[in-house]
Amino acid sequence: MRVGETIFYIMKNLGIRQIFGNPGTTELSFLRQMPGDFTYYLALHDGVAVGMAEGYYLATKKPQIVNLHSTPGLTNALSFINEAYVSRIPLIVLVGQQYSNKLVDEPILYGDFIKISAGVVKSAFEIRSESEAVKVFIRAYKESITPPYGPVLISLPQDVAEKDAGDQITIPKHFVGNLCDEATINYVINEINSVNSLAIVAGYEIALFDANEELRKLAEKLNVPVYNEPYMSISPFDSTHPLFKGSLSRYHASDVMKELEKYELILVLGGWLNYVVFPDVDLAKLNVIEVTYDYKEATRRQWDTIVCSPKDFIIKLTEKVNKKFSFTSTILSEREKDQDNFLAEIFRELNRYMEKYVIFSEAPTHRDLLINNVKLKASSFYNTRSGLLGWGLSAGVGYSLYGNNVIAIIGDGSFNYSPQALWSAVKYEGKVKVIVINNKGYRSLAKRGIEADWLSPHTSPWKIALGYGFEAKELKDPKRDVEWLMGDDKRKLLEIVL
Ligand SMILES: Cc1ncc(C[n+]2csc(CCOP(=O)(O)OP(=O)(O)O)c2C)c(N)n1
Repeated sequence: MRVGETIFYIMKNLGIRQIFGNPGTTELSFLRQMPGDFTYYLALHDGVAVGMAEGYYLATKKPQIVNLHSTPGLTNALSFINEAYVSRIPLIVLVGQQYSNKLVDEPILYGDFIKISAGVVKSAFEIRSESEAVKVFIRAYKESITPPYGPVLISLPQDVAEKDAGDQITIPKHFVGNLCDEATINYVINEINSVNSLAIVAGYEIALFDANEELRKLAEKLNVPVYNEPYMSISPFDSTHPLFKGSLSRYHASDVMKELEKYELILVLGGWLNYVVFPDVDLAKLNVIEVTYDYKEATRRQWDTIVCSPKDFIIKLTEKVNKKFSFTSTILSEREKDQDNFLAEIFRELNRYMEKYVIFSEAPTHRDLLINNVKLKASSFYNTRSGLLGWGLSAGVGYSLYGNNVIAIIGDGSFNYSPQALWSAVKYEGKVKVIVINNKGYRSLAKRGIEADWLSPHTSPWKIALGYGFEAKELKDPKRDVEWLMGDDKRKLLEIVL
């Protein structure tokens, strides 16, 4: 088998039958070898291809492959690869390289991909000869799925893709442990038993490692409030649950401090407490125990940290802990009292449909209004973790390609970073609804004291959508138009101009 065929063979054995990309000359020798039962998902922007692969991962929990076009494609996609790096999404980023014997001449398209990608991938390798192909691919795969998960880059010279890699391919299994040991659980139980108040802060790892139900049981057994981590990228907890206390502020650490200093102990489970835009105070003053699968996150923190599977930790703690705190919960209707405006009503209207849908959100000004008014189940809300605009629509489309129903709720500014994703949704029949909230520019920036023309780009996203073959219109009658959007299974975009 040739190197390309070998790579597809390994992918198939690992259960991967699709590839995301935007090709160029340097990838064609590899892509010519793609078997007929693979799907190539074309994106009209290299970053969107990566974003779609990330969304597909979130839907399937299986690592995904992206194929990028040498230096132009890779550099175009770096911000999305960084998103995967920050949000711990396992990807193999396969980049077409110039002929292996001409790299020294640096022809057009050539690049030092290992240098270019440094800082946004876990590791990067170049397949220098056919004999390395299998080893490199297996190594990249293993690295991507060893916690903390993340993207790994492979550079594949276009001539090497066509060389004979032999027929002896063995694909090893890779098991990763990280169960939590008893002494650690006992330590935490002692700490819990010595305090009078406790709060849980839950993060994205709860969803990544399917621990939503286990978290609910622990919270109920302890009877303690549960907060979303400040920069919530995946909803970890049902927002209608009486123990749910809402999201911590993603802006000021001082607001996080104000909320959490009421508690004698804070248990951070699979999330990042100090991941805020303005780190104005040091949260290390709080009494925190943090549990994470991610040793890198743990080593940065100045409080107690435990590196093991958060799911295993939660299960074992729930079994052994015997304390019930006195905490009076708040029901949802009380929390949403002061949210009466036009947009809040539209968001609440969506509740009729949320059984079937997940939300990909990227509307900075309206994020909190959305979270406070839509009843979010665990793992039903997704948002960029790195702060990258353009991710929500791309990842939402990728998530829908696995057959899921998605509502993307996107600001007009954010929409313009990746409208091309709509083309892929149409082409591959993703079940996507889009709501664009058009406040005529970058409101979340302008409201911080700069009312400048360059923060107010006016565009008409619904007209752009039409150009990609996506049914779209501007909202005129709130009730009727939300019904138009949500009342059937068709792909549609509704633009709400404020
Ligand atoms: C790739 C990228 N470029 C720039 C920014 C900075 N940024 C943050 S919010 C924002 C404005 C987004 O506009 P819109 O989606 O309409 O939301 P609004 O601010 O109006 O709520 C910008 C440009 C970013 N987060 N990501």
